[in-house]
Amino acid sequence: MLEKPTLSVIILGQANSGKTTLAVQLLHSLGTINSSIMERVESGMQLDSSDSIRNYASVLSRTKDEIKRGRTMNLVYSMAETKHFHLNIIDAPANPFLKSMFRGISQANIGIVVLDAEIGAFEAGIPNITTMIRATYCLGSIQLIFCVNKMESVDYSKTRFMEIKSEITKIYKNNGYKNGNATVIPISALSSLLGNHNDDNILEPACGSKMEWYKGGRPCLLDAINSLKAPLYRYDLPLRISISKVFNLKGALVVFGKIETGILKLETEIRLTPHKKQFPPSMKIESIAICRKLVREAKAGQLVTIQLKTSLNPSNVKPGMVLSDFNNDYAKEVHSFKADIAVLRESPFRRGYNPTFNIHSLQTSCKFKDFYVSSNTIKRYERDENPMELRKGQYATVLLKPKNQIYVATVYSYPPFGRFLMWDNGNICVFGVITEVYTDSPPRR
Ligand SMILES: Nc1nc2c(ncn2[C@@H]2O[C@H](COP(=O)(O)OP(=O)(O)OP(=O)(O)O)[C@@H](O)[C@H]2O)c(=O)[nH]1
Ligand SMILES: [Mg+2]
Repeated sequence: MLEKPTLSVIILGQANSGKTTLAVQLLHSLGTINSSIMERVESGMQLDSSDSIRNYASVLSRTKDEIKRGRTMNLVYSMAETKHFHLNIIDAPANPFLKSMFRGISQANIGIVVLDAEIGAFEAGIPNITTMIRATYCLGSIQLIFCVNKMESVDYSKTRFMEIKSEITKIYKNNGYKNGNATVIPISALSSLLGNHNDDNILEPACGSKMEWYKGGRPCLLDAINSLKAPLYRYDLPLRISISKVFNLKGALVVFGKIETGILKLETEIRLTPHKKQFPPSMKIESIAICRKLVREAKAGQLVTIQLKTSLNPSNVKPGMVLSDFNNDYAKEVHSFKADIAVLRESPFRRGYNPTFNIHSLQTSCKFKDFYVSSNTIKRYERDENPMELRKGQYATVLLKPKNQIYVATVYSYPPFGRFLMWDNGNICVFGVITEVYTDSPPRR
């Protein structure tokens, strides 16, 4: 039998819209969260007395602070199986935790965007949702499924659903996805968890009387997921693993990350990038685990926990670093790089501008060193050589220099390491693709 492909799904959306509740419901019904955990939550044992017993989100809360505040503040990774896919489900925080959100988006193939149907709540979250849609577009035109949640709280109103659908479709098309048709599905994550499956529209198409208007060949959320195309993973390329978490287990180095390209085997000799030395202390693999299950081999698309045998101090290993195969085109330190960018920033900027830079699981600051050529969005043939400044709506070829050496690659060679976004003050100001990398100083013009 053919192995099911892996699909990394990030659950994004407006603050308090029910992202974590939906993640818990998907994991519970797909068999990842067992009934005893759910019963514990239901009996309120895990909760602050101030919390409502309905706060199922605490199943995925990792810290006391998250449970107390009832907010997701970090990415939470889980796995589940559907008919067609192994799902990596990534529950993301909403704004203002942009750093985690962008990191999660860069690891995903699809995004489920949860919107809050309650009157006023959807409208209040429009600026944040716009930033998210931009980010998913900038980091690789990730496919999106929109879910209008809490439908029972608006009495399953078709009018309310259509209002949100029309607004979100506009935002979707104005933020990159010009030619796409947004898939928008009405759901109720909480009703589903409480066992009311007639109109929740998550695992089975709505069959109750409240959503009569949605019936007739329209998909429930699980159908929409199962009908997606399997992503194309580059098993053929040399190994690259982007690290998103680092653990120091009594001196042993354990990292968690996504295999972006290639195949990881127990016997692979690993190099960590960036490193000051060309030949840093070698790293041998002690174990590889996928969702706590030990394996001998893992491949592109999978999230893995790796225990490494090395003399390197674990405190020198950080999220955003990359593991590769020492003996097969290992990842080299990049000093600066050339990129083609689109400018989204409202006010113009000049050389020296230094916003935050996000690419794979890396976040750092990156300075604009040089502008080579810019052009207008509409009249692309009107080119400006050596422009003084860049303005909103322009495309440009630029030279960027990160604060420290990092690992990135051209979008042609290792696509997941070649697409980035930059932001300041909580707004995405630039996005781009890397076209040339310099492992030493770039050539003079
Ligand atoms: N009425 C109603 N409430 C819901 C539904 N889904 C979730 N909620 C409630 O909405 C509140 C927020 O739920 P969470 O799942 O924590 O929302 P979130 O989007 O993950 O929140 P953040 O991670 O903090 O942004 C909780 O009180 C949930 O019980 C729903 O379908 N209907
Ligand atoms: Mg949450």
